[in-house]
Amino acid sequence: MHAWPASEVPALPGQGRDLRIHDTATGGPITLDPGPVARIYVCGITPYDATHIGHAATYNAFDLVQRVWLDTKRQVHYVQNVTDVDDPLLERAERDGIDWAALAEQETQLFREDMTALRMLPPRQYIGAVEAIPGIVPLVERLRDLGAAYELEGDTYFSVEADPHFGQVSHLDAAAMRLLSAERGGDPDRPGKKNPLDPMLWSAAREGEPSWDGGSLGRGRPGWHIECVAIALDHLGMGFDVQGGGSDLVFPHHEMGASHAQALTGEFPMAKAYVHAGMVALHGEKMSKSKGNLVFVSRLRRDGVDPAAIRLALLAHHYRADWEWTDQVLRDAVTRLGHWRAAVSRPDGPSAEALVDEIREALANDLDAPAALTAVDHWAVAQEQQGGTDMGAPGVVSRAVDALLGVAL
Ligand code: 5CA
Ligand code: ZN
Repeated sequence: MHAWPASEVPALPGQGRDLRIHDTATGGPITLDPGPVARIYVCGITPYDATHIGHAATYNAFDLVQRVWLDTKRQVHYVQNVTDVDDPLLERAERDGIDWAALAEQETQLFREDMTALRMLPPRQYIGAVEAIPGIVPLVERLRDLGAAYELEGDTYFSVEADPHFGQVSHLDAAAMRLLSAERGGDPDRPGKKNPLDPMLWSAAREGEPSWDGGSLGRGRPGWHIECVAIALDHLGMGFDVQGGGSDLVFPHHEMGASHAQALTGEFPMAKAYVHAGMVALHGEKMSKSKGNLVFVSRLRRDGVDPAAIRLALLAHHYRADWEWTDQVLRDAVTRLGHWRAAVSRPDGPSAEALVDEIREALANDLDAPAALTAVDHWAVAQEQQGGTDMGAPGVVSRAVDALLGVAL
């Protein structure tokens, strides 16, 4: 699939900082040392509805990861998927009486437009589950041949017992895993499974559902976790730097993915850091397509909200925090954007050298975007109250805010 156009990332004076980031698997901060090409896989959308603020907040976090790396003069190899065939997508298409593939294409296109408007840098490879099927089938066959997968009434399941590291991403106990598995696409109550947690790798063709050639697995469609493993291993290989997503992907999705990869390669972990963004809520509940309590990015844009203000609203919250979207959050962001724009529109101002360092330091410290915003606020207040004589400063601030925070002033 094609991704979306990249906005330019201005080069900045001085030295970028190495990223220290919280890793869910080890439970603490780690300093990443990615080498000249940093590798990141971010779980993409399931395109059955428009991009909401929760999605945007999660992609904002990983866009910052990319920007911090680019600032250290590294290249970034960023891969993202689109889960363009899965139960919720098929169910929504059925409910609305539309073709599932057309629904997926339409919502994926809207996502591309939202990401472009928000100045999120695109992945180098943007891969749909459907186009990944030829790579998924041999992995499932290999898991079966290794004894890590088994058949149940034509479906193929992964056996979590095949992985000695199982549990080391989420560190949850069996009861919590079982609950989350039932909530998030698993089928722990299906009779005949070796372990209730075992996830589907390949689902046999069912009446009225799309299916593909699965070689020795028979016709069917891929499971969710193997989709991301196949795409990540194909394009990035084992031991890439970051796997990212919202905290609702810790279990089962990223746990199972790490397990599949361990069983396939004998190596652990698939990603050096498992990084998770907090959940955005609306009216006290997690914003989710299934609940329908959504604020769409495209809706805000249509209502004339400046995408830079939406981005500032996201940046005002630490990526690991759970937070609530309100009208006030957006109003505050619009006000801040106005102040910043006024401050950089003057020809001169207070020196920006220390500010660029502060933004870099804040982001390198587990992506502390709120601290970066506060630093820019202080510069803007100084500009407003005292002004300054540094002729280049407003331009430097404007470029730093663009390059490091993705906000065009
Ligand atoms: N296609 C899979 C990942 S392979 C999927 O989870 N798709 S999704 O459309 O449901 O979510 C896309 C991304 O947005 C995931 O990283 C998910 O964790 C994140 N996300 C979903 N809802 C929220 C929310 N309310 N707040 C923050 N992030 C969210
Ligand atoms: Zn994924």
